[in-house]
Amino acid sequence: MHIEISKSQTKYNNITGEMTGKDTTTSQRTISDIKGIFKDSIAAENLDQDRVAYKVNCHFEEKEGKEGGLFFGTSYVMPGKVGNEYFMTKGHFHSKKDTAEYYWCIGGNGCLILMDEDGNCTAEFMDKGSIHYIAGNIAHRIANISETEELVVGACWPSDAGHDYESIIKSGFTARLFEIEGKPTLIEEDK
Ligand code: PAN
Ligand code: ZN
Repeated sequence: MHIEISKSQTKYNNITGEMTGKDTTTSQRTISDIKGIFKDSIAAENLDQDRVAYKVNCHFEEKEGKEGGLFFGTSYVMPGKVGNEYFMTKGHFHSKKDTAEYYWCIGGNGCLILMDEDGNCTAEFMDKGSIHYIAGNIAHRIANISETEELVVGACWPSDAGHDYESIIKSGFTARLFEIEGKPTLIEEDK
């Protein structure tokens, strides 16, 4: 038997959503990494390829694939557009399809774009404090709709969910979020 009071070795900053300390990592995607997801490939080529489009800061206490565990992360999507399309994450289904996820908005303004397996595509506005439940079998990505502020989004998902990026690379989402006449507008993708 072992009895002890200890202190967490990981810290969460309530304002910025950032996690530091044990089992934390940060990764980033530049325009060069994600340019293929945007409609306007010429506009994507014309941007600084090293410009960071988003970062993800995570606390991974479990191994990827561990059944019954959880992961926790904060995504920071920079303001910016490729042509008229807002900076956004790659987006994915979970590899283990029927696994859900919570997103919540820590700061900024954005849209959560959701697509089911039949291609029905919807979006939800995100602003500070909004909570978004993403059910299983739903592809998800976030777009920053602010011109100046980062979109900061917390997430918690099962450690055995995995990420299926391939289906999105192959077929994309069935709708895209563009700025049209100053407003975020979800437009059906040409078939
Ligand atoms: C999030 C996403 C994060 C980055 O933590 O992984 O926002 O988006 P992409 O993974 O699509 O590049 C999540 O949904 N995890 O499951
Ligand atoms: Zn996910």
